[in-house]
Amino acid sequence: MLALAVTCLLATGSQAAEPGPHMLVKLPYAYNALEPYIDRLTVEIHHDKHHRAYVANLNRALEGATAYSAMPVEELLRHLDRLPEGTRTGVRNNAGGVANHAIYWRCMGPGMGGAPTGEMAGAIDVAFGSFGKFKELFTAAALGRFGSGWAWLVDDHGTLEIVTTPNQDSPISDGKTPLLVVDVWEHAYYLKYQNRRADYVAAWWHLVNWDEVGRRLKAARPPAQ
Ligand code: MN3
Repeated sequence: MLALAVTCLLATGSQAAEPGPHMLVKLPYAYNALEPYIDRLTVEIHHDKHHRAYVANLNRALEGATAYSAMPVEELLRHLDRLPEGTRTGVRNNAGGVANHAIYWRCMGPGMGGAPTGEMAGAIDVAFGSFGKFKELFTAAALGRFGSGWAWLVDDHGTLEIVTTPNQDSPISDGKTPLLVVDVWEHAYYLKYQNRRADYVAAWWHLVNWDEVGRRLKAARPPAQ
């Protein structure tokens, strides 16, 4: 009983390592859930080390701008220009890192992939001609992103677009709504795929959670009143 209590305490302690206000989101699945496409160790290090570091660094960056410290990351990213100059770069990089990874984890899951259905499928056909064409264009964008960054499907006020961002920049800062994202920093794939980004992106398609992407589209385009 005592051993169990100690174990629980340790487990709780390791979950709450950040002083806040920003906290690391929990992975919505187990570390090994994305196997064989993304390996357990990559997911564990990516979430528990990389993602966690952005949370800690965002909290640190906001220490000098307490008026903004409780603002949700999306709001920070939307209004980077309002931040004090000395804080802006730290928030841009780290709020981006916090938000981008949260979307990345949510848009994947075990036993997913395939093609979108319903409204999401229709929106992709309208914007890109077909799902096959979209996949081709999105893959080319992900492979063409030089250096570290992200490839996105975004909604720009009613129009779907594929964009890429460098570093931890977010399309939210350009007024766009992220729907789907793939992380193409080497830390997202190097352990399993080394320099083969194309193999990682090809594998990643098997994990896309189209229900989540569809939910994000619905939220971005609320029905007319
Ligand atoms: Mn990453």
